[in-house]
Amino acid sequence: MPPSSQLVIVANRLPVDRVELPDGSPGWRRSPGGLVSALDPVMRRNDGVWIGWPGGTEQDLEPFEDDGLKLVPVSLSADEVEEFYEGLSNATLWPIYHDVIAKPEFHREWWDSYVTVNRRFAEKAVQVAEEGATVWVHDYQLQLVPAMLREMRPDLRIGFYLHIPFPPAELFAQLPWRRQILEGLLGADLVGFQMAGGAQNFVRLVRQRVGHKTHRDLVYLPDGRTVRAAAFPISIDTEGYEALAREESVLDRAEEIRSAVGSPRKVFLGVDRLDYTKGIHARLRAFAELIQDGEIDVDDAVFVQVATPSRERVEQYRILREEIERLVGHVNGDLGRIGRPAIHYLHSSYPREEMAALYRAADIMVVTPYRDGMNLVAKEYVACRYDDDGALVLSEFAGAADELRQAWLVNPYDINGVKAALLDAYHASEKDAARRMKAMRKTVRKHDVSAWATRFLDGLSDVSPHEKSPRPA
Ligand code: GDG
Repeated sequence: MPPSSQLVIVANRLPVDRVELPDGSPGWRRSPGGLVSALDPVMRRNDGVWIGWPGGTEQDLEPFEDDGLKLVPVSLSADEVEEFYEGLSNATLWPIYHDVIAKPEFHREWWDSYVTVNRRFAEKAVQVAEEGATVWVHDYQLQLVPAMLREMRPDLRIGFYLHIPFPPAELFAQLPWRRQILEGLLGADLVGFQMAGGAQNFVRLVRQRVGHKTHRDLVYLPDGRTVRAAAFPISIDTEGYEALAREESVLDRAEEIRSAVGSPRKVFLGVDRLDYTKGIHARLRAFAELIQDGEIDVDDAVFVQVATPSRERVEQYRILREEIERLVGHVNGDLGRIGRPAIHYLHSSYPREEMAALYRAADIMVVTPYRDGMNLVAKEYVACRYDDDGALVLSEFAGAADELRQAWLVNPYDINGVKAALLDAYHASEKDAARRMKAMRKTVRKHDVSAWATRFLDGLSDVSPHEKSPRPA
């Protein structure tokens, strides 16, 4: 029997990864991540259940508990991983929702698989959700789940949150299944977006393409139900990050990193999943040109780029990896000296402690996505700079730019502009940098991830005021 609950989280991934335990048996390890730390306290207070894919293609996994959290796995077959996950989610929706930076692919079999898998998630949620429960569905992989749930279980209070941008109508209209997706989302009582612009795009599309009446952030359905679409910018566990950054072992490691890269005057840092939306190529090129122009000397500065492996079986990601590695090879070959590469490039993922040490070691954090729902890396860097030092160069096209106004904001398509901002941050006075960082730190302290989760759940109980069941605590 699966567990049951008044609060059900439905996300593509479970908050754990399959690992081999010391005795060789299979076990689970908590995957670090903002969403998990945000929802962990809410899950515990409400004895919630989390439904998700554990990764891999193991079939028939039973519900289990990990460190007090109730987890219900949804299995995917190898074909479904290819069609639902790598295909429709990451080679169709991901590029369309990110300004078509890469060309989206459309395949009808992928769509069929998306529908099948969404139904499997919805059916699991139906088994687990108690009468009048709150179900919170996450992200672009599961946009049909709200309507499927609504149909099977009209008693539920349903929320949906999109972690990536919601595109303008002109781009969304390319999707052969645009109407099904809009109708899928309309199954929710509250649809949350990172930015007000995403919510507006959604409401406009619903009016144009589905023909429902709308007013501001509300959609009026023919059956009398109301759906609200609004912005809930996500954040990080600010206190947790700051505490980590203050740990002695992390500070020692930060020193070690600086000396390992040759104790230059300034360390530039980039940390991203290796994804074409993140603008890694543009920023490395801008940095290399500054060396070439004689503005920066490799004895004085170094760029550390961590590119976490991601979606490695998707064609566009393989191409990107090759492009970046070719560029790094060129730059180091042309501009580096013995023991002094211009760029330290790491294609690897690291524990949270190492991330905090990197943030502490970096004088200039460079975040230049072409489009990004929020970008948590920018906020994590700010959270770790408790001395109010360090500089953030941030793309205008990251959701985070809305809140972190005091960063050096750049248009990543404008290489000269990026170069100018990198140089300006490089030469910034301590006073200027401190003034900017102080203001940004205030923002991330106030708007942390638990404030985000609370705001969303409060918003959900306002649109869907059930009489019988209380909102989750
Ligand atoms: C999506 C949206 C939105 C990265 N490498 C390692 C590692 N990370 C962590 C970072 C950060 C997270 O992964 C990445 O979050 P981002 O927000 O930067 O980007 P996406 O992965 O694209 O996330 C995005 C987010 O959802 C939340 O709604 O902000 O716009 O695209 O926390 O620190 N963590 C560890 N090792 C690594 O090697 N431990």
